[in-house]
Amino acid sequence: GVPGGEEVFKAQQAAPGGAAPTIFSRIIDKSIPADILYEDQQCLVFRDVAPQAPVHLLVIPKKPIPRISQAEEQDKQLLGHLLLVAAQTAKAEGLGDGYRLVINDGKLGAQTVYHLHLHILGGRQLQWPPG
Ligand code: D5M
Repeated sequence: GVPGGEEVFKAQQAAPGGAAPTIFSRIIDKSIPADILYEDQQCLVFRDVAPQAPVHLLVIPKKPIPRISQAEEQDKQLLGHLLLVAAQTAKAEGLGDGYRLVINDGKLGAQTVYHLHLHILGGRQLQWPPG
């Protein structure tokens, strides 16, 4: 019984390090497997290993930005691209009745992997507010 659940516990342990490589770097370089749905020069979309909804995908930039709070002015085009790829992938996955995009930032945001990622959650009625 961890208050707030295992993800929050993991988030509190995860070090918000600098540009340390994460598990997502290894997905980008294909040294570990992932269920990849889309890839281009700037980003990758794959299924989350611990799905919180019937459809749970992650959109990540290939550039290792640790967290959204560390994105810079020069990342503006890339960040816009991630949002558009998320919307296109959601449509392709049949989420026409709606879905949610989430970015967790830092300890209080329950971020566990310090490589920027956008969650796409869908395939069921989502509740609001989130926990
Ligand atoms: O979310 C980090 C997310 O990353 C969390 O939902 C689990 C997922 N994850 C962790 N490792 C993997 C691998 N290897 N493949 C796919 N998905 C993974 P956060 O926003 O940092 O809490």
